[in-house]
Amino acid sequence: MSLPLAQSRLAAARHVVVLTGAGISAESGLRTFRGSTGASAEDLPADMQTLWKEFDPMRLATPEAFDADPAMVTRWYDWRRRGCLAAEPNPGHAALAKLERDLTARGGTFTLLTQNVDRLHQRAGSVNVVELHGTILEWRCTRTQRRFTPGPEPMTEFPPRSPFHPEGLLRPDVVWFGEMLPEVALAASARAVERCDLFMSVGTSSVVYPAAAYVRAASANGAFTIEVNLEPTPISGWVDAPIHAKAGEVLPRMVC
Ligand code: BV8
Repeated sequence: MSLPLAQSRLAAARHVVVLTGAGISAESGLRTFRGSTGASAEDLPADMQTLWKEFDPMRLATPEAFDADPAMVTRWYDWRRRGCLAAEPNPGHAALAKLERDLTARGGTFTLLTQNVDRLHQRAGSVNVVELHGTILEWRCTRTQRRFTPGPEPMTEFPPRSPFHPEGLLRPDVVWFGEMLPEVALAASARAVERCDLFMSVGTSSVVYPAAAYVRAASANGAFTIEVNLEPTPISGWVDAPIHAKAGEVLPRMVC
């Protein structure tokens, strides 16, 4: 029932905002933070099965964890970083890039708000991407805040020393729990949510704020709301079109 409705509303929309979370990258082989991915752990490469079980992202994605054990946290992030570089965008990422092209071609606007740090949206061709939680592919000096792009090879020292300051370390340029989101990202999100006539939430458990609040704000402004997620979330009960399926399977059918 929801899919035909979502398809017709997408075709008629003029200002679309899509919020994505870890679930849209699950079919690219990247682990989510919570919930199931529809894949069994055995599908993962051996090192991902072991390392992931040892590390709790909710505990590690914090400034406190980095201050307490920068070597362990940067080792985990370097391992995740290389996983992101090795992953490929999937049909879900490609469908959102096509949606952006189609909307722009008909004079509409498209804004992709992503909580993901893997840059698979950009590699799939999405252009207007707002990285709410930064990116794991860039790192920055803890003293000067200057950015540094590590190469594809594994880092060799943990924690990595900064090339910009004798006492600086390099940390991933992501937003940890307890840290403010980038001002530019917050401002771009507010503008897009204010203006949109359709808001689609894809592959997110809708529990991390302030990103999880955007769908409610869009709805309050009169936008039609769609959720594409493998399993129910706190927003499934009230969005206009809840669709519980794999993003990589259903998004291409929605934007054909
Ligand atoms: C902040 C980067 C000011 C690092 C991450 C109210 C207002 C403001 C803040 C708060 C608030 N209440 C609490 C807070 C604090 C906190 C917060 O929200 N805590 C939660 C846990 C309650 N927020 C913050 O700290 C934010 N900072 O607001 O600063 C402030 C600070 C303190 C107090 C007040 C104000 C910063 C949040 C950003 C944290 N950084 N990541 C890194 O990546 O390592 S968050 C992390 O979770 C990732 O970015 C991830 O993307 C994000 C959200 O998770 P999801 O993307 O939703 O992923 P998840 O695994 O949870 O779900 C995946 C879903 O996909 C599942 O439902 C699954 O079923 C589905 N799925 C799986 N496979 C598929 C699929 N769906 C479709 N297809 C598939 N194939």
